[in-house]
Amino acid sequence: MSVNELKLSKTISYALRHHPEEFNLQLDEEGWCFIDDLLNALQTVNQLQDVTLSDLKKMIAHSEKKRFELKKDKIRAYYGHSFDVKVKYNEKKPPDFLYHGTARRFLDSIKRQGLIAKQRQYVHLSSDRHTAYLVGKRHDDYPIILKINAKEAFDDGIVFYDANDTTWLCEALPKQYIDNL
Ligand code: HQG
Repeated sequence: MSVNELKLSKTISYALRHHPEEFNLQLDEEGWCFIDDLLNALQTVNQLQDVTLSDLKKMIAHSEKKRFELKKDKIRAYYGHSFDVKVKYNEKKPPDFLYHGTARRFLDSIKRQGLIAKQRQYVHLSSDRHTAYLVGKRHDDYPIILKINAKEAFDDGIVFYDANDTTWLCEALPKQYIDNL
């Protein structure tokens, strides 16, 4: 039977980014754990009991975003962690504009504080409006797309990292760089 790749991706994201202890997983300081341990842990998860290494590799290959990294017998989430993890990202000059999709209910607070990482390690920004819309849609049926003046922020010394084709990270984004607030 074919594997439910969405469920697999979401379950592993949850385990490797947020709650490894719920799966009895030990992550090292760079966020890696043994693939065998992860596959064992999945045996207790409905619909994922029989997932193999080959299923895991297929899911990663089919994914539209680079969320996971494999190295020899280990795996880690590449970004999105809510705990402290040492992942080395490339510092990079961003495009002139980036986007951030968010919920209407967060706007007042963003107007006061700018964008903050909240429970994650970084603020996540998107390279295009459509991706930002999809990110925002996770929080609100009618998300707001903020336009970020990334060039100006970069020129003022804010450090940006590119996590994958569509995802950029920064520690925090002060409100003056949000174009349409
Ligand atoms: C909001 C997914 C109040 C922020 C996506 C967001 C992304 C504030 C929410 C990745 C705020 C945090 C991350 C402030 C920011 N006051 N609210 N000052 N500053 N917020 O889920 O960016 O597909 O932690 O706007 O694609 O939504 O799973 O972050 O709405 O790349 O790989 O606080 O997760 O990645 O929500 O999404 P999240 P996010 P995957």
